[in-house]
Amino acid sequence: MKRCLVLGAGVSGRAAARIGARLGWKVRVYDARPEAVTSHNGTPQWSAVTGQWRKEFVKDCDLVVTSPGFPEGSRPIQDALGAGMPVWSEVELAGRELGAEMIAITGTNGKTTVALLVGRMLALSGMNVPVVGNIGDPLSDLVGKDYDLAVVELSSFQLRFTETLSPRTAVIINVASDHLDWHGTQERYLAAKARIHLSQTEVDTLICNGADPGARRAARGAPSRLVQVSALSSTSEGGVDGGDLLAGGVRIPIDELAVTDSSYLSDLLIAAAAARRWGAGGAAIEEAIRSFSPGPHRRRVVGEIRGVRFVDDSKATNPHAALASINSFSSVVLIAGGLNKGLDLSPLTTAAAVKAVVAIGTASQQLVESGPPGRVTPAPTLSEAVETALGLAGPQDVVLLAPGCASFDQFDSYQARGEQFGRIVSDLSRSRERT
Ligand code: UMA
Repeated sequence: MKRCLVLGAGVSGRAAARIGARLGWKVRVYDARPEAVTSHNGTPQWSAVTGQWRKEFVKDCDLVVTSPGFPEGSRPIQDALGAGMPVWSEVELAGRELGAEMIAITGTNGKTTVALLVGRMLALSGMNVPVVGNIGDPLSDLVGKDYDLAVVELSSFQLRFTETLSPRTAVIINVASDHLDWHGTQERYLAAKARIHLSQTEVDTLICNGADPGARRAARGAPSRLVQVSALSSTSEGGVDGGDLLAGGVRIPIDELAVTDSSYLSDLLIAAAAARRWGAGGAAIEEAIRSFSPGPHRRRVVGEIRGVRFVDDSKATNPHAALASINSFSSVVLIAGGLNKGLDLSPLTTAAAVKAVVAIGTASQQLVESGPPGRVTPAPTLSEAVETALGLAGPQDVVLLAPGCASFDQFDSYQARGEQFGRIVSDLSRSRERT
């Protein structure tokens, strides 16, 4: 009987433990937080250990299955690797047990958008296609289920500990700087992303944004057939021709779409190229593109006060995403900051469209120091940041929440940060109407 230690008792860890138990393994789950494992203790399926990590937890194991929250340099991972133990992510374990094929999607930004688009194009074409992975439901949940094809969103954390995952279609949307606090270096982050094609073969396909240098670098050396699309030119696989988007064999005027900037157009092109490979019809691709609008907390206008528009892009949790957002407007008062993930934030304070920056969270000081004198004003709370930003903005300016950082220093999630931003803007708008 295989003895398996699962790291983490969150969504991934519980799913991995369920598979291990189903396979008849002896499963033990470790989580630093006692409350996370309480419900596991005494269950017949697996045992649990908690509290401070101890090296002896990996003793007598045959395998460690890890959750994305454990950085590659963390003690549990290092102890397991040091003991010569195989370390798999939950998606590696799930991939070994799944029967059906998959389209796997990674990238610094746009993963969820592309995964949902591909899922919709295929669903509109009559296929039963679950969309899982980093987006929310773990890949492991598909084990034993009946479906045609899985669309899987994969983060660098999940890819880092894959060995045999071999998607028939792999997608790398873009690779910029992110998660250096987890990976340690940009090279390791890039290498983790590149693992998406590690076990592909020459009959498989790798789709990437040909206009993104990071994606092209991560695609290097892939054993599969490389397909490049680009919103900055036209390739045979998809692109922009005059004012039209050429996606998956369909031609659509861009001015008829809800999005026009190149980052979203690339997402549409990539999704269409992937869905087309699996038989999505032209009508389905066109319908999905025409009805597409960005999800919540992605460049959403949440209010307007005396001609100043307030835009929520709380999902911009790294500088690459925040810059794409900034560059889609002509004059911006930016609210940025939060928990920096070891990244260079200076491009946010020096971007041409940025008129002023209001800095929040633990990255405040770093933002103040990275900007030209007088450009960055710190604010202790999001509420004060909104008021300060309104004071700095003129009519026609946009107050943009595009933090370039994680939210966890002040909020539970980027969603909570975006929701609070929306509430603050409506309260301020109402109080201005009364005065
Ligand atoms: N834990 C420890 N010690 C550690 C780290 C974590 O004990 O050093 C424990 C925590 O106490 C907690 C558990 O591990 O109880 C949490 O595990 P986790 O952080 O790996 O989270 P899961 O609940 O398993 O969710 C993960 C992904 N989380 C992360 O990548 C941080 C979810 O992505 C994903 O939806 C889910 O698996 C299913 O695949 C979230 C995310 O923020 C949404 N992803 C990042 C992003 O999109 O930027 C990559």
